[in-house]
Amino acid sequence: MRRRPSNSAIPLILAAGIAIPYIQGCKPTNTKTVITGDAASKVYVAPGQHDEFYNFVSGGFSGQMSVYGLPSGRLLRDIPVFSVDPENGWGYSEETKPMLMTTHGFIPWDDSHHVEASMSNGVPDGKYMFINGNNTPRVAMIDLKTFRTSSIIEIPNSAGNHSSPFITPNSEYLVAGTRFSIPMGTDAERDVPIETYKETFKSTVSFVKPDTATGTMAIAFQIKTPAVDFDLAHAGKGPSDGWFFFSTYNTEKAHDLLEVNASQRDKDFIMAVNWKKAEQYAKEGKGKMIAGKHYMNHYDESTHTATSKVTEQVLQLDPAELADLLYFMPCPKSPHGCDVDPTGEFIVGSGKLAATLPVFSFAKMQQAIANKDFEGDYNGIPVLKYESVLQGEVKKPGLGPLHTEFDNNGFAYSSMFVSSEIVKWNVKTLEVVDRVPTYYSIGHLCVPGGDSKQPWGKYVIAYNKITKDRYLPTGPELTQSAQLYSIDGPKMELLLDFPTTGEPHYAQALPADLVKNKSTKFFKIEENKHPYVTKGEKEAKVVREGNKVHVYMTCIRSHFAPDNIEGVKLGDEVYFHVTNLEQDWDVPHGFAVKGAPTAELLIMPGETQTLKWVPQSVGVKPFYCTDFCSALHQEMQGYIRVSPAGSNVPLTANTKSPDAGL
Ligand code: RUQ
Ligand code: CUA
Repeated sequence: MRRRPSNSAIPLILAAGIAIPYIQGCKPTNTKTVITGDAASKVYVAPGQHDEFYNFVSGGFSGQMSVYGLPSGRLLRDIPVFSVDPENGWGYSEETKPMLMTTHGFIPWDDSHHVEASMSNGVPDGKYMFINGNNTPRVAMIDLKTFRTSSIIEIPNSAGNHSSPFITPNSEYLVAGTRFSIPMGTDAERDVPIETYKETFKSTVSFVKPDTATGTMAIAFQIKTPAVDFDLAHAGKGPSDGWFFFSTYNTEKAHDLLEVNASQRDKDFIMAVNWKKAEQYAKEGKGKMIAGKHYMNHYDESTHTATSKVTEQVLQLDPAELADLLYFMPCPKSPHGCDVDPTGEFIVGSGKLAATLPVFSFAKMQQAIANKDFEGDYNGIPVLKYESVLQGEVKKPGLGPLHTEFDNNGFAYSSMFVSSEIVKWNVKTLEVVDRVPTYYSIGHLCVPGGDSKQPWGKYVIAYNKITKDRYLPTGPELTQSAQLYSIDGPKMELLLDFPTTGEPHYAQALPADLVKNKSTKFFKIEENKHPYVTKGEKEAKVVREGNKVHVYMTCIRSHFAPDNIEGVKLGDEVYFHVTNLEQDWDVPHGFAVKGAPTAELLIMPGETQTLKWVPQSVGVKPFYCTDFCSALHQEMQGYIRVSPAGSNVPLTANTKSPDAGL
């Protein structure tokens, strides 16, 4: 969601007759920044000192995940996930290309909204981060030992993987709910007039099983649902462990002008899924295997190579045939966020067009299910009575509530997009206790551990859509940004603004101690199982196989072996398989060759990466190291000679290195 600010909010007159200034976010009236004297000292991390938290932030339409230190807001790393990245060859090297393969081919981009942390006992464990791709429905798993994407799975029978990848308390499942309803099945079943939406379109929510031992994922099952649009989700915990909650909109089933037509009903739904039951049905063989072709891509750290597996089918469960899987709780009005408090008893729906924040009780929901306290059904799925499941409403919280996070003292923090503020309220009494402006139009927010059983608290971070006038201008596009607030005291206190890479959506923040000591420093060269590894300079060589030339190359400060290559001809495909022989922390070497239509390689110590190059002209072409690795970095270079097709220059490789004994 990206909105441009204007000085006057444009009111949207809804069918219900209420004017809601929703199209544009409005600036808070008091835009003066009130910073108290000691704010600077609270975010100052002295040179050479470490931050206290890692903040993992989705990059929106950059398709990346960025990592910042908190409280300083310093950018530590951009991790390419669904995007190619010339800085490190992600998506360009032969080894990483399979990571971006899908049933639609090679897709080097996506729109990433939600970062979720792997959990043990309901608390982030610092092992993995997960992130969704909206446009080509995918979920990625990022290994926090290497800060690299270890696998990406495509979600079949989905379109717009937005309510994803939220996780269960022991990382049993990640969910992936489709944002768009679509016709599914055979080609004939999918080729239907859009007007037949109400009869022919369906939705699904998928349950993806992550394997934290191998860093891979597989789809355990998916549930077919009525054609509603899923927006967000969160798992139950504690008493509600075993359930999952999804916000829905467009229960009107509009297929055009959704802006108006999907805002007709005064309530949509929170969908409650009994996933333990679904798991049991799946185990008992009560689902059906249906068409659902999808890619599962995994980067293996021992071969330093990604491979793709393609699966044709997926196990689908049909709630029309299987009882007690799904229930709908009415929720005013086009709910966006769907958040569960640390006790697991309360579920907060953020009706973005509503003037209240409804808080549902899990105990009341269970009671209502037991009593069959239904107001009816929606496409065969029981709809519980609003009054029976409601704990209460937070009255007049602000305009345009989107998302809620929690601290460890019984307070909730909700973001208000339209009124640009964070509102703090008491989860028991439902009373608003504090509010602070954000600059501007906050989307998501994050408290460290704020969607877990035991939030670490301390800060709330706002992720804003608009920064007009907050930073030096940079042409038509201004930076996106985050803002850090202290929540230690009774009043929230703004401490810091920091620009972000891409448009930030959801984020996770973890204490640095959970992550930092596990960092991989380098890969052991003796454990390198890459098929084209070169484990020492003595093994460096060039091998011709037809028109393919394989260069087995090594690099170490400050030379390549071989560094003079001849006998390559036009029409050849050259594969530079470059192994970095260094066995020390933070000594990558780069590799680039003149005229290569691709990015450099950036090879970590002990790793092998491959650059494919099809020379286009005759001559002697230089190659060199791109990463300033030593005082003799500028000497780390070599030549490859390209001769005309049909030339009889013999294939040779020169390795004049003391290390090679030559
Ligand atoms: S969303 S700004 Cu795509 Cu998570 Cu609410
Ligand atoms: Cu190696 Cu510069």
